Amino acid sequence: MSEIRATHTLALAPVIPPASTVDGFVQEFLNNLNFRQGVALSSSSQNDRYLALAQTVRDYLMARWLEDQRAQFERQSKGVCYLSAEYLLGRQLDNNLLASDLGGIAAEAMSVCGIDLDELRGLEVEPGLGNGGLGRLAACFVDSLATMSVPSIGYGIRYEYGIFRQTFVDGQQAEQPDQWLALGSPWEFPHPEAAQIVSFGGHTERYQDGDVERTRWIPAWNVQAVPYNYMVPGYHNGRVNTLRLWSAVATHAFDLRIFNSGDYAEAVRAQTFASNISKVLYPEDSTPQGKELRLQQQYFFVAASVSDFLDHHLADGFDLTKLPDRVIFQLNDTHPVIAVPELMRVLVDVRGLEWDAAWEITRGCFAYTCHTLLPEALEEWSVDLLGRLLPRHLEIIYRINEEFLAEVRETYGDDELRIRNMSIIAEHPERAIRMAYLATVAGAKVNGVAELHSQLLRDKVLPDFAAFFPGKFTNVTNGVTPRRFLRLANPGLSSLITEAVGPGWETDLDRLQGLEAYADDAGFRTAFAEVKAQNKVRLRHELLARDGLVVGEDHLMDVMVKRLHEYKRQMLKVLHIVSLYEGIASGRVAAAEVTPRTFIFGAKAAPGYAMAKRIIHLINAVGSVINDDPRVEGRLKVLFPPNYNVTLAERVIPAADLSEQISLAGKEASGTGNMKFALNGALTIGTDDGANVEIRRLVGDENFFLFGMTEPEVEALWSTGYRPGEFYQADEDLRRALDLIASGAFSGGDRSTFEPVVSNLLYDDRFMVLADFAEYIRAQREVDAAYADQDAWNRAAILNVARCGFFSSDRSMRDYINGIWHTPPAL
Ligand code: T68
Repeated sequence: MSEIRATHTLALAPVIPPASTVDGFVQEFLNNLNFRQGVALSSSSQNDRYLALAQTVRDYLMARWLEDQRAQFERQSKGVCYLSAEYLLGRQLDNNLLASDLGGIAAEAMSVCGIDLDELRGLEVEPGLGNGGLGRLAACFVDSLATMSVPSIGYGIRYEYGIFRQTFVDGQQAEQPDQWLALGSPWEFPHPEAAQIVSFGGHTERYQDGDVERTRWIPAWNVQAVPYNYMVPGYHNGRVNTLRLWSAVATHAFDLRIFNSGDYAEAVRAQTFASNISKVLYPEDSTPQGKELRLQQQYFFVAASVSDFLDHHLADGFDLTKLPDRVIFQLNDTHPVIAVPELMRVLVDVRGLEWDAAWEITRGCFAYTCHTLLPEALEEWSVDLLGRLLPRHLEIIYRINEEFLAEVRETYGDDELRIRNMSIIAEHPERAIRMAYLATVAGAKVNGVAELHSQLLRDKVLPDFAAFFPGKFTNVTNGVTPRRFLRLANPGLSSLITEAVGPGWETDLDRLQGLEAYADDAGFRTAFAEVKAQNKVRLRHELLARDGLVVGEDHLMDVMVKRLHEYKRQMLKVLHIVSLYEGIASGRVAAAEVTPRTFIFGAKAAPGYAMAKRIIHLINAVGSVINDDPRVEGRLKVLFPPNYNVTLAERVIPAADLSEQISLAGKEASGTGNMKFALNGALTIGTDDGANVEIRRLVGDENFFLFGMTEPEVEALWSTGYRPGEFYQADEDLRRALDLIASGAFSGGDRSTFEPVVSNLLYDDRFMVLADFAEYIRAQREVDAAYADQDAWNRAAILNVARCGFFSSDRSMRDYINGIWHTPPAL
């Protein structure tokens, strides 16, 4: 009896965090170094120290984390399950030190131990479990949810290899595996005991259950999904939410009989096969590849997540008809949409609900965010593949579609064209499931990620659905976390902001408005310029140490960092650079008259995207010619540090003067880099596209360099027949720039190397680079003129910061909460 009572009392005992003092920190750090890493301080490696430091920070967060998990379960209030195939988290150490307000103590504690904290920081390999904007957005959102105390859990995949590490070989991209786990992974907590079984293949059969006929799925094979938990600490609020990433392992370790017979490869075949599912992140962005393994990944993580939520987060005896009041599954693009038929399957086949009741529940539990406008990026799965891999899900999708089309018929009659257009099943070129349609039919809400995007989604991409489901479509403009992208990345500007508007802006970014008044304060402008200059020095050191690249001193920092894609138009930037260079090289322009600029590119190309890789090659080739040409007198520099990632972004963005957001209007759904730059006091040169529209409206036309066709103008030019050659003929600057590339000037005289790039622009130019060239050059001249007046430039830059509070991801979260999720914070 007393034993039981003792156990019970212990179970309720609070978890005591280490003392929040330098001594407490040192103690905990040494404990971790000795007892977990198994080394003495004197003989420890830098990696040991980094791991022990990370464990120490974790230990401080642990009590809150356990408490929050308990409280979330006990409250049973409505929460968000964010389903995303990608999370581009960035480094964890600094973020977690900041959130828990341990930065000062940790730095002192390390120095007491004779350790340089900065050096340890540099050791962390960021988890690159995403491609670009979509994955980074998910990471910003979980940060905001924790900071706002919203009950939530992020679900995703623990890829063993994240986005490839980019290197350049002779200026061309080469991809290396990203071994982010190789030196240990102190931020994760595996829970093999909570593994879920995820099944695939096989067939379905009907059977009698009393007087009802039911269906069951007899799968052919399965894998285990092992969860790894990550802490997601809120900023200074003592909250710690959870990110749960799934890793695949075989249900049977290996076949001992086969092993003993000597066929080692065959003995571990099941293990290899299963672990392939979470082995690598697909490195495509904006163009999903219809690969079987990708569909396996998608189903793998959503099946595990849905079961995890239903089995472990609901109170005993939970009434499933109330599920929409308890959870919203937010679908981050179409990658997790197979969760819709999965929830139906669980409710109907496993939990025994009637179809109609299950559909009612399902329709209330999902919402879908679309992140693209490119038709080729809308994911479809062939019926053949889906039926082989998930036969029961295919049946469920068919029934959902049948009932949906019956409703469409009720409204519109037998309008066969409309019905074919709205069918979840495409008939051509092969029968395929349109995942965006399935998400739209099932989702309680569908949102785009910037005003223009949401409008085009309604009017151009899914117009029939917008008409059929009035009120379903909405907008939530993206945002970025001010903790990572301002407070952490730009300590100089952060201090300046705090001095001006006081503390608290990190969680209430509208307070940046208070800076508005300081734009006219000469002293503040000087201090602001000083911070920018320091950030440039910091970047210069970083690029020199990291890549041996030399940033020009006192240069305008002109930055274009984002995935390499033709629609984003890195080529337009290249043509501008080549045009400036051609002027100097031909002697028509004196180098001394050119505004000194360092152009910084950061971009990964999907490994299979040949044109994108050629453009990378061209940028590097242009860089090596220009950087070495004495006639340029060092006034133009083109730098392309390889392997752009979150860590590098945090250095580059605060140093930028000019942010290049130059996609063809109507193609970039939102952009989030654009927001990070403006918040860090860079001015934008940009088209009327994505969130640029909202940035310009907020910062004011006079503080933004707008150029290029609008989306309706783009449409009009297409419909009258776009002939890029005419723009080439009509514009001498353009002709000279393109001719210089075609001449082999950047390829050692070989005209064939970049011929495909040139021809593509002259004869195809899907993204209308040539049509916008003249306007772009005009706007760049305005940039030069504006930059000549440093004081006015700084004023405009300060106003950009002051007016961009709207772009906090906390505001995005509020919009989701109020318009879609209805999940109030649990304070
Ligand atoms: C981006 N999309 C949008 N996709 O391009 C960008 N795609 O405008 C927007 O700001 C951002 O999403 C956030 O909303 C992506 O990043 C992908 O990464 C991707 C990955 C796999 C398949 C398709």
